[in-house]
Amino acid sequence: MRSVRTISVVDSHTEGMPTRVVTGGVGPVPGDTMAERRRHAVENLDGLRRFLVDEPRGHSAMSGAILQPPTRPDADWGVLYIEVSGFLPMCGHGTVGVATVLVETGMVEVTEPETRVRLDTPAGLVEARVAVTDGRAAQVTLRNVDAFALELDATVQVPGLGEVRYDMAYGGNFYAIVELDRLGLPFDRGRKHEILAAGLAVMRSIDERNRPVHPVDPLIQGCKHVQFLAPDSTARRSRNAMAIHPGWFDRSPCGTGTCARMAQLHARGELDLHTDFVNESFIGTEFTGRLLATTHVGALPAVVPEFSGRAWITATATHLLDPTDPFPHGFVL
Ligand code: PYC
Repeated sequence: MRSVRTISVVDSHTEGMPTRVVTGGVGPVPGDTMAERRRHAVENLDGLRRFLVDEPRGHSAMSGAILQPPTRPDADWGVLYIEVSGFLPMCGHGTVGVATVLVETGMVEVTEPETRVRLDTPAGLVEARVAVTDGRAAQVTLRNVDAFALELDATVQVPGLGEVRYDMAYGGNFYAIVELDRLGLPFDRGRKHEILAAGLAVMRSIDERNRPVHPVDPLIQGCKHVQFLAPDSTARRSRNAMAIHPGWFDRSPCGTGTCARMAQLHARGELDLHTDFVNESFIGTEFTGRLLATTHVGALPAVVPEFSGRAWITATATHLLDPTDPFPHGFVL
């Protein structure tokens, strides 16, 4: 056995969606803040991201998180989120996975019945409250970054679909929220190829014609997620097919997407503070969220969201790179 790269990971899944948590083998990434580290990673470490999430070590819907020393004194760990689509500013299911791994491997001091873990992310500080029973992380409640509706009742011309109506909301990433039946498509996993193709066409058209930009942090911009709502979705309970660039569905209900959906519902006057909202994924798993307070992001009205979900550790592994491996940065088929 020979290796020119040795990376330790703990694999987990959050309500069906994988998070590969990198616990060793990647040193501190340069940058004074996690946002700067993300920018450095986008510019210099894309090969490492692809090594971890693309084939043959990952797959076309792989996602992960690289643990880092925090850049601020009020955080326990820093996190860089990796995914087949790139380095995300924030990832909700990934943070539930990270908090579970930190608790169950003893990488944070664990107290029962609750352990608080503060994480320094490129989108800001988030706090995970982990319900712990006999050392097991039974549930994670994540207070996310501030969420807001950027635009309601926007429209965009999409080749092959015509005019598509959407709301654009932010919950750590930007989400175009679209009612699926308006596109003439059923909420049916048997039609996933058509739904995914529609999602990719919508995000491409939005990015060309009305690209969303975060009002305070312009490094966060672009629409890489389309949240298609099932026809029976309400302001208390929704089902979504979350189409994500470059061509996959979130298996979890999507944490940042759930927060964006709650911000959208609040902006529409349909979801009050302190009211439970259940978001169901395309595979039928659930997050339950709620809004804790109102606030502002720049000049925009915003909300402070949290949601709860569960994760399970599935494996520990050490990933190696043989110097003769023809795919040092993985590949995509
Ligand atoms: O849970 O926030 C989330 C997420 C983003 C992309 C995939 N999952």
